[in-house]
Order: sequence, then structure tokens, then C-alpha cells
Amino acid sequence: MGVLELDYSQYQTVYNVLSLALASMLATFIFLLVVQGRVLPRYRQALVVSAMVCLIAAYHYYRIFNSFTGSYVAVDEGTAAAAMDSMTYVLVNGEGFNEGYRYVDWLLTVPLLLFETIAVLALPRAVRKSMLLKLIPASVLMIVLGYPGEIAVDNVTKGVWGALSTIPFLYILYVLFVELSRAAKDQPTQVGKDLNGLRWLLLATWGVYPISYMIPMFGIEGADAFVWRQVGYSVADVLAKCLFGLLIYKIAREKSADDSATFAEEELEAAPSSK
Ligand code: RET
Repeated sequence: MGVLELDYSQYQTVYNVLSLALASMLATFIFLLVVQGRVLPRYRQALVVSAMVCLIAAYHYYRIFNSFTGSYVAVDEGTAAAAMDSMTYVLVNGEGFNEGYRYVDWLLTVPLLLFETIAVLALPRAVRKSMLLKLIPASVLMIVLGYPGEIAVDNVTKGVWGALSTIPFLYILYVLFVELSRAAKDQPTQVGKDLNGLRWLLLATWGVYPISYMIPMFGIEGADAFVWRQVGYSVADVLAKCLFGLLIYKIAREKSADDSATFAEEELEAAPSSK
């Protein structure tokens, strides 16, 4: 889909933000793989899953980027060929800009993000299982219900699907903020602190998605709405995947140091004296 025409700065904004997201995903993917050895084995699965999320996203950003550059061509309407502001980019016939890649990406990465959140807390097996059985189906439902509204052109259809998708979204927040707190009550205080950090980052970044989705409903129209949506989704993706992955790594390291005195000594204490 996409809009029919973008001006020079609108085109550049989308182009650059997609490129930034692709670079961030690739770099975080490599980082999370390289640091595997710097946490105890029991926390490595969370890091592997987080790296997978970044790789899946990098692939999709590559596809989104190509879809974008393939669907808009530059037309110079001015007399001076060098004048950038006379340049417009028009949507060419063909497949068009494919918004679906984002939803395919989320369908895979959102359940994985929830999995890594639960995994790094190292809760008892039964608690882990019961949380995931609630969170994962709800996250799939949230994405599937959001898609028809994303591709809809009128605001009423968008609103209806958006509202339906918000129900599982609120349920996920309820499970993370209420049920998970109850389940983690008997855990060491550090788990409680980690959990708090993770879910506030999660709420702050996940909240950007429905806001970006609703941009056309705020009266922003046409190309501006398109550009803001791409910027919103891409920035939110970088925070929800890369920054979140780095926080998972930080927590995994702290927990490793708490769990094992040898690890703490080798990884934390030995570092300054080895200089
Ligand atoms: C939609 C539709 C409108 C209502 C809501 C939505 C929520 C989307 C979210 C997406 C999160 C994606 C993540 C991706 C990172 O990998 C589908 C936009 C509530 C919360 C975290």
C-alpha cells in the first residue's frame, strides 16, 4: 500500500529510519551472540532468543527497505535538475509498499520477546509455563486482529479492529503487572526489581505501536501520516527489540553474579585488576 506521493524530505526520512532500524538489529544480533559466554549457562537461552528476535527483524527490515525503494521512483518536476525540493517520489504500479512485513515480523517476534522476558527471570517451571500459556496466545491474537485495521483505508474499520486488538493487549499488561507479580512474590527481591524494569520498558515501548497505528485518527493525513507511522513503528522496534535485549543481558549478568560467587569473582572483580 503506502501513499501515492512523497516529497524529498518525507522520502529521506522513511529511507533513513528504515536503514537505522536494520543496522541496529544486525549490530544487536551480533552483540548478543558474542556475549553468550559472559552469563551463566542457565541464562543463555534468553540471550539466544533475544538474538533470534533481532535477526528475524533484520531480515524483515531488509525486505521492508527493498519494498520501499522498489515502490517509489523519483520524478523531477522542476526546471533545475539539482533542486532537491522540486523532487517528488511517486508510487509505481506493481506490488506497492508492503506493510504486511511488519505484522509477519511481530507475529514471530512478540511471542519470542515474551518468552525471553519470562526466561530471564528463572521462575519455577510451573509458573513459567502458566504465564506463557496466557501471554503467547494473547500476543498472537493482538497482532492478527490489528492487521485488517492496518490495511483499512477508512477510520471506522481501523477503529473497530484497533479496539478488538486492544483487548488482548490489555490482557497481556494485566498478566505482566498483576498475575506475574503474584507469582513472583516469593522470589528473591532482585527478581522483583528486574521484573519491574523489564515490564516498564515493555509498556513504554509497546505503547508506541497503538499510538502510531492511530495517527490517521488524530487528523494527520496522507503522506505525513504514512511517514509518522513508519518512524513510530521503526523507533519502537529498535527500543522493544534492541534496547530490551540489552536489558535482558544486563539482568542475566547480574543474576549470574548473584547465583555464583566464582562467576562474580571472575567476571566482575577480576576485570579492574587485570588492567
Ligand atoms: C496494534 C493495533 C492497534 C491496537 C494495538 C496494537 C498493538 C501492537 C503492539 C505491537 C508490539 C510489537 C512489538 C514488536 C517487537 O518486536 C497491532 C498496532 C494494541 C503492542 C513489541
